[in-house]
Amino acid sequence: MRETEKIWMNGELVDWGDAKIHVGAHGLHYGSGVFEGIRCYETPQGPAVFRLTDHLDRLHNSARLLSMEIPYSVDELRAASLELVAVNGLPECYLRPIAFYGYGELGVAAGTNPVETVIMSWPWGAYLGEEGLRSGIRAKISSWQRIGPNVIPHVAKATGVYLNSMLAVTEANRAGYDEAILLTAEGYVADGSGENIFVVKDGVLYTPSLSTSILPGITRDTIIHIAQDLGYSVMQGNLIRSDLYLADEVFMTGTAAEVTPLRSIDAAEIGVGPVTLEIQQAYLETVRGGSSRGEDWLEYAPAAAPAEA
Ligand code: PPE
Repeated sequence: MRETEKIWMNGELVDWGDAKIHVGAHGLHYGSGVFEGIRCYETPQGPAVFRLTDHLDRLHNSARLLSMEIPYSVDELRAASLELVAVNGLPECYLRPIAFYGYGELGVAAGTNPVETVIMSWPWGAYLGEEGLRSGIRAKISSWQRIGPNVIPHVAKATGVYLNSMLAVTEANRAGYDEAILLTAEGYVADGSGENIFVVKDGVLYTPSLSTSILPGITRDTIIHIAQDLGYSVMQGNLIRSDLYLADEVFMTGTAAEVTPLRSIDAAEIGVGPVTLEIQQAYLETVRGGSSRGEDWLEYAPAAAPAEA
């Protein structure tokens, strides 16, 4: 990870190396945190954070599902994120807000532990590689099931949930694949370890519905808008693994992964197709302010302060 100058921590900008917590922090022991992944892109009008408010709303919703009170409002976190982008002076970066139960009592119930709130930002290139964006990646259906709605609320982007993703992606990588696809206990397609999934069949797009143990992806929502704008129908419902194997095209979406084609799933060769590439291009134009579509999704950072003489 490439270090940047400052990290926003509980209301203050601290030096990267000073953003530390105690080893007794509750979040470390029990995975009791919520987080976000957000991208800031360079646009003709300067750096813009894509759908920042939507991400911060999701952060607050994730916290509510854990009965955690984040001591900063969405507006305050929005201002903090934009300030951090400006002080670190990067035209493009990834932003990682995280709120977790900190040091206090140790025990599973987190009632009295303070909530620590942090925002990091650093440059993060193509999540599944530049080559993956162009030529597609190879995915494997995981032997690990996606956590169900009565296991941990999958709607919450909670830190502990990611053990499920970690197991799946580790298994896939060890078997020589780039990414994992998780199915629900009922056998429906859920999502990747860090991405939502779309299938293209006979010119129509299909994606698992929000009740299928998926994270309600903001990129997923963006892609539904863009695809409809381009004239495609998008159906949300239950998909099974054979829908993946028989698809004309399959792609994954996520803040980090953007729009990444899947060139194969298990032994099924799928290949990278024109619909995926059209949607990928439209997405990358939209996030970089190159399209009139979704202009209010771009939230601009203030100009960086001039360096002191
Ligand atoms: N499903 C999962 C499980 C998921 O983690 C993400 C985001 C998505 C779907 C797509 O959500 P959205 O970013 O709102 O479109 N995964 C984050 C990366 C996790 C990681 O640290 O690695 C991300 O894309 O930022």
